[in-house]
Amino acid sequence: MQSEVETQMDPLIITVAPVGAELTPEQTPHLAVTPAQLGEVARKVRDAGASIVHVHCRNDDGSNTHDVQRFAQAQEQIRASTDLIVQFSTGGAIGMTPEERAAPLALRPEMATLTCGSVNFGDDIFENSFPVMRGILAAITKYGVTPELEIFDKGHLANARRLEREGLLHFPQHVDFVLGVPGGLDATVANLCDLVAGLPAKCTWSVAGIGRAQLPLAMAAIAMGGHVRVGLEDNIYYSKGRLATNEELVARVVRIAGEAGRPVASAEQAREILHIAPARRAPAAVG
Ligand code: KMH
Ligand code: ZN
Repeated sequence: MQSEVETQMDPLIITVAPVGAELTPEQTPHLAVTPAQLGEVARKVRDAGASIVHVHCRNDDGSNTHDVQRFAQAQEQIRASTDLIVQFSTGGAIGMTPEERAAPLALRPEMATLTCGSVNFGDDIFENSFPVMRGILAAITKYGVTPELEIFDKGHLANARRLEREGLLHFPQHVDFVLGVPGGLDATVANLCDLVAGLPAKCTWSVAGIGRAQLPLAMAAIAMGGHVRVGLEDNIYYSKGRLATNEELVARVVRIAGEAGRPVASAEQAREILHIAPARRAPAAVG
């Protein structure tokens, strides 16, 4: 007899965020800096069970860049070695201009993030005013990219609804709750349940718990029918004091999902669930 979990829930989409903008090469030897390294990580996490890779780029010295050519190389490397859905960050790094953050969208990645509001970010402010959001969303729409709404705090959902009222965004959407950023909403299961309860009908969602919250929130999402984001951008440890690789973090989620009777989505299944057209393999021209 099939379990309720198997009959009612979509296969689990696992997104990997391997790099981010805050991690330094001094913190972990597993940081992918070059496009070739990103392609290699993509291959490993794909083999482990991931279906989406969330992309930030670095220069060879490890510093952040949102250079279009660097993103083009990263996308090319990932596509050369995997069928993963490539999701560009439009959050970039603190201090980047909205224009810089949106520029790589011209490469027409299959997905990109849209952070739905400003938030304290440690001692900094991650600025996403309505004009910033409208500008990035305009580029997402122009290039036919599927957005993932990044929600760091409860008011961010209300901001997304405002963009809907303005006619710029149409629900249902895919949403990622990023919980546990110092300055954002705490990474608790109670907060996750509250956020999910407030979603518009038929939205799909994932959760990215920061630091040690990554695992318990992933487990909650598996049980609740949501999807999961793991990776070094959000958490560099496998367990206390033991550094993780991205593929280890994916493999652990796959094992737990297996125990829970939740199948893991292939990249093609993830495209179906997220209403993304079947893979476009041809490299897209800029413009
Ligand atoms: N690096 C953060 C300031 C995203 O990728 O869309 C923003 C961020 C969000 O990482
Ligand atoms: Zn990111």
